[in-house]
Amino acid sequence: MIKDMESSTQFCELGASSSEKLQKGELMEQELKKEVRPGPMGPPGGMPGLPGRDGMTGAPGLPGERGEKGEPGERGPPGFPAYLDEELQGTLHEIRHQVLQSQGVLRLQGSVLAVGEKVFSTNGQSVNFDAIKELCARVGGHIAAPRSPEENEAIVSIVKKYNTYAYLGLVEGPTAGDFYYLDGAPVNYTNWYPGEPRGRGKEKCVEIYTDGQWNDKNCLQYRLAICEF
Ligand SMILES: [Ca+2]
Repeated sequence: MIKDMESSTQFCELGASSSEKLQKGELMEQELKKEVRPGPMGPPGGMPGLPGRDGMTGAPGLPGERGEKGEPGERGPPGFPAYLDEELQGTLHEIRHQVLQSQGVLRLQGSVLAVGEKVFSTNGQSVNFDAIKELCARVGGHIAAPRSPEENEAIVSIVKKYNTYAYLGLVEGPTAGDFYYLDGAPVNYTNWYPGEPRGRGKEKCVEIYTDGQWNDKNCLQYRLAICEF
């Protein structure tokens, strides 16, 4: 009987110890959970915390004032002489060719007359002296002013072709009978019609007849516009 009791007690002890073990495990689990959770905030009056991290970088500022001009650099190496510069020579050749082409066409059409280094040309219009000066300046030339018999002849050939007198690039100075080129230089060649000039200061301009002789004339007539370049 006792034996039976003992055995039943043993049995009971065995059963109790296994349920105890179960309770202990749950407790440990609860303890672990407590450690993970943060604790409640402490009472006020503690020490201030460490300074926080630096903030983000700000936007860039405005550009500064312009600096002083620097010292000039060292002189570069010498360039090629023009006659050795193939590119320059090629360009010159091309320009020369194009100029000759254009001049050839103009001469063929009788649009220009070349005398030495000068060329004369007209647009066939007859206008007053000031209008001719303006027209010639606008196209990069001057009103024709013969400085030699050859240049006078070239102008006459244009005058004959249009059968119209032309004004020349000459004006009378303050002294009656003294004529000057438009740049102020005194004339070095003249071809006055006999008895001219006789305007006595009243005829400030000069016209050229179809025979090539000159006459002083007022400046308001309509005369053929001939320019020189
Ligand atoms: Ca006259």
